[in-house]
Parts: sequence; structure tokens; C-alpha cells
Amino acid sequence: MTKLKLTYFDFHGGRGEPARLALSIGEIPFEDDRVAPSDWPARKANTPFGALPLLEVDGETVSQSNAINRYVGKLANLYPSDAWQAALCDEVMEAVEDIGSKIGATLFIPEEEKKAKRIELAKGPIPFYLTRLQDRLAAHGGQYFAANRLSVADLKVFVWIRHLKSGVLDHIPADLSDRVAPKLVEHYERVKSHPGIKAYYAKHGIEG
Ligand SMILES: N[C@@H](CCC(=O)N[C@@H](CS)C(=O)NCC(=O)O)C(=O)O
Repeated sequence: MTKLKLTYFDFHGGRGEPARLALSIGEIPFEDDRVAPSDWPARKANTPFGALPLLEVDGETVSQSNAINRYVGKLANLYPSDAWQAALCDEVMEAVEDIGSKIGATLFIPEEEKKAKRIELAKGPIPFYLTRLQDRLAAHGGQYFAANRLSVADLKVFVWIRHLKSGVLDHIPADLSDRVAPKLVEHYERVKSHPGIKAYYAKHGIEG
């Protein structure tokens, strides 16, 4: 049997979370390797591009979150087999990367700069991506982003909306997505209520 090890930081979110969710929904056994911040400097040099997540498959390593999402999506039947639907799924995952990178750039900067940058993000780029994702959802049937069924694109958007709604991002109002993109929040609730997602977070003792 193929041996899988998914390595990411030790929190319930971020770029590694969609793959954890996909593997769990697909009931595919994997080693959930969670890196503590104190261990990261020593491990960074052993990664292909100096970053996480990483997936090890029978000892071979692949990095880049969306490459990993596509791979585990195929294993878990959460990636469209149709080439066009697969492109729609990819489009959404890359869009979340675009906005996620902008938000990520504000994580470890001085407080004043962080505040200014986040206020700007909450005024422009975040509402832009929220409404455009909502439009793509509506254009593709309103329930899921591709092939009218759950895919890794839905998981990636779910993880992003969950992060926004959690309120952990200072200066970005936790209700921004509710105000700007209510249909996307309905989608978040739809994904959150999936039995596989509920089981995953119940196993980790958190609400989801
Ligand atoms: N394009 C990469 C970006 C990976 C990335 O920036 N990962 C962050 C965590 S989400 C990281 O490893 N940061 C620690 C570091 O860069 O030292 C991907 O999609 O996987």
C-alpha cells in the first residue's frame, strides 16, 4: 500500500489543510506530520522550495500546495476527471493562492504597517476576491465550484473563508465575507456540514 506523509505546520488551517481534509474525506490513511515553529528552521533546508506543505509518497517528495491538492484530490475522488471541469477547479485554487499570498504577506510585519496593509486589503482585494469567487460559484451551478460536486477547490475556499470568519486576522472584520459574499458563506456552511469534514474536526476536538 502507498505510504503517504503530509507535512505542514501544527494548526488547523492554511495551505496544508485542504489536503488533510481531502485525505480524511477519502478515508486514505496518511501520517499527519505537524511541524512546531521551533523545529521549522532545521527542517526548512530539506524542503524543495523552502516552504510547506510537503507530501511524501513512498519516500518521494512533492511540494506546492495546489500540486498536492490535485494529487490527493485524484486519490480521494475530489478532483474532476473532465479536463474542463479540472481547469475550473484549478482556477479557483489559484485565485485563493493569489489572495492568500497577499494576506500572508501581512503576517509577520510591524504592527503599524500590518494595520495599514490590512485595512487596504479589507477595502479592496479581499472583497474583490470574495465577490469574484461568488460569481464563479454562481456561474458553475451555485453549489460547488466544479463538476457540480465537492472537489479540492471547495475545500480550499472553505479553509480561506473559515480563516476570515475566525476573526484571528486583526483589522479584517470577521463578518466581511457575510456582508460581501453571502452565497460564498452558504457554500462554506455546505462544505462544513459534509459528513467527512464534520468527522475530521470532531476527531480533532474542534467545532470546524
Ligand atoms: N507556493 C507555495 C507557498 C508555500 C508557503 O509559502 N508556505 C508557507 C506556509 S503557508 C511557509 O512554508 N512559510 C514558512 C517559510 O517560508 O519559511 C505553496 O503553495 O505551497
